[in-house]
Amino acid sequence: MKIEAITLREIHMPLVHFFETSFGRTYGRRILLITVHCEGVNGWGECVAGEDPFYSDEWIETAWSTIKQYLGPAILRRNLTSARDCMPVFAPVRGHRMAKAGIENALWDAEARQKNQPLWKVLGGTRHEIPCGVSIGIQDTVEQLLDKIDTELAAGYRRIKIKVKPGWDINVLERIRARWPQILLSCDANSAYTLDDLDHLRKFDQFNLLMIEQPLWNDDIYNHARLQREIRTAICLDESIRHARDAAAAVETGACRIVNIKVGRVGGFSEARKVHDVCQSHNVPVWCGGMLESGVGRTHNIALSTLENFRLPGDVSASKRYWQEDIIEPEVTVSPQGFIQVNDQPGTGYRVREDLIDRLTVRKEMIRTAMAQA
Ligand code: OSB
Ligand code: MG
Repeated sequence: MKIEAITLREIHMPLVHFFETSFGRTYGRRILLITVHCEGVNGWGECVAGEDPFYSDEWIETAWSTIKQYLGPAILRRNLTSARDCMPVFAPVRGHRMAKAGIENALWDAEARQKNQPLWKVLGGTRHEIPCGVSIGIQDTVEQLLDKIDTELAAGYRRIKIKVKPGWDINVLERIRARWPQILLSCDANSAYTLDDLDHLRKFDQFNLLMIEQPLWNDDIYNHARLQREIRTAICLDESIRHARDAAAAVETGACRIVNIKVGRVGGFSEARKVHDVCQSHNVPVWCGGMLESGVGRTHNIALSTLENFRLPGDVSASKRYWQEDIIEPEVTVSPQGFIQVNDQPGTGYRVREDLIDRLTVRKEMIRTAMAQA
C-alpha cells in the first residue's frame, strides 16, 4: 500500500438537535475528515476528536496539527503491506489516539477497497445486522426527554440510553420507569460523580438499568472497582478504556462488567479489535459507542459492530437523527425492528459524497512526502 498523499479537511455540520452531556451542549460539529490516496484508491477516515477538549484531552486542533506534523509524514515515508502495520509506525507519538485512528481507519478503508472486499469482513466481522440503541442528551425539560424516548421507541430502537448528571438523574429515571417499566434502559454520566456520591449512586439500583456508563473520573479504573462492589447495577466503562491493557485491568479488577468500544478513543481498528478480544476472553460483552459521527465514521462503526462480541445494542443509529443531509449515500437507516443491515459491497458499502463534502469544507490541506515536494 503505497500512500502518495493525505488530504485533511474540516467540515462544518449543524446537528438536527443539540446534544447535551454532563460536560456541555453541542449545536454543530467541526469534523476532521482524512483521505489517504493509495495507488489510485482513496480511503476515508473520520477523526472523532471534539470541538473542545472536554470528552478527552484531544480536540480538532491537536488532531489536525499532530497528523500534519507527525503522523502523516511518518506514514508517507513507509510502504505498508497492510493497515495493520500502522500502529508501530505511530508508536513514537504518545497518546493522540483519535488522530491516529483517523489515519489508520482510512487505511483500512483503502485496503478493503483495494481487496474489493467489505470492510467488515476484512476486520473479521461475522454479523449481518447490527442491533441499535440511541443516546439521548440532557434536555431542557423532562417532558421533552419523554417525548424523545417515545419517538425513538416508535422508530424501533432496542435500547435507550440517557445522559445523567447531578440534578438530572434519579428524578428523570423515575419518570421514565413510571411510563416504560420494561424497556432496555441505561444511563451515561460522563464522569459527573465521585465516590462521595456513593449513597446517591446506590439509588440507581432501583431502576433495573442495563448499565451505568462512566460514573466516576475519566481516567480512573481503581475507584470504579470500589464502586462496582457497592452497587448492583453493572458499570460500563467508556472514557477510562484507552487500549487493551486498560480493558484487561478493568475487567480483571471488576471495575466494570460491560465495555463501550469507540474506535477513535482506543486509537484505531487494530486496537479496537484487541479490546474486543480481551473482553471476549473474559466473557464481558462490548458495544460500539458513538461520537456524533458523520457518515464516514458511522459506517466504520457499523463495520466494527459486526465482530462477534458486540453483543449489546450500540450507540450507532440512523443518519437522520443527527444530520439534515449526511455525507454518504445511501444514508444509514435503521429498520422498524431496530437493526442496521450490513451489506456485502466492497469497502464500507456506502459512497462518500465528495460534492457535498466540498461544499461543507472550511479548511483543506494536502500532505505529501518531503521527497515529492523537493
Ligand atoms: O459518552 O458516549 C458518550 C457523544 C459525544 C461524546 C461522548 C459521548 C457521546 C454520546 C453520543 O453518547 C453517541 C452518539 O453518537 O449518538
Ligand atoms: Mg459514554
